[in-house]
Amino acid sequence: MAPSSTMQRESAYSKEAALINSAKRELANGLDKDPIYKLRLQCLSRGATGILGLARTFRVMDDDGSKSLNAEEFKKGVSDIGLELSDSEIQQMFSSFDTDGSGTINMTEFLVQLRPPMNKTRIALIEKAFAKMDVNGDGQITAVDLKNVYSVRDHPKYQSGEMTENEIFTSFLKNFEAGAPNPDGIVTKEEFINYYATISASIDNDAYFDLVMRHAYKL
Ligand SMILES: [Ca+2]
Ligand SMILES: [Ca+2]
Ligand SMILES: [Ca+2]
Repeated sequence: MAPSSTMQRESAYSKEAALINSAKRELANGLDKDPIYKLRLQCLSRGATGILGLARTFRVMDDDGSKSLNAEEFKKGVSDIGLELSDSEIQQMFSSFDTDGSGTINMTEFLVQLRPPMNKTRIALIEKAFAKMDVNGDGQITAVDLKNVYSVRDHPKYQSGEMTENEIFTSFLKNFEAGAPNPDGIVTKEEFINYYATISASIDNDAYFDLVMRHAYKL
């Protein structure tokens, strides 16, 4: 039942070193890149390739553990990462991260900006998979959506009585919340897209990404 097959994971890991190297090369070459692009490359070149790595970067930057970054934490974090930017560049970058204008950057806002970029075709495919998983159409994937679609009868922990159907679904859904401070088994569309951004980054070929998604979700 898990769409993230072992095959996809292995391919993600084997591509990681290549991704780090190409980020380093790009950093060495380009001086005129946009600051967010540079920050993404800088994170990549330090090995924070996946959403989990970026989430770790966020937590390191969050000095007071408030689960959000204020302007000061952001400024310090960006310079700790090794990016030299002017105050106005930092300010500009802070505003583009802070999409809801709250004056702080939360984890989702951070990941949306820094996740590996995807073309429209890939995003459309991921949204299609999300819509299929969100059976009751309430905009999030929960155990309720999975109930009539997947069977847990063959799950060893269900058979042994160790886990209920609900627990199995919830622990499965937590995989998609990589980086969320308190994974709760409720998967939002943004979380789902973030999750697939990592897998997408490890697959160069659009046709292959298409195949992987269609196969996993029977689209
Ligand atoms: Ca903070
Ligand atoms: Ca905000
Ligand atoms: Ca739902």
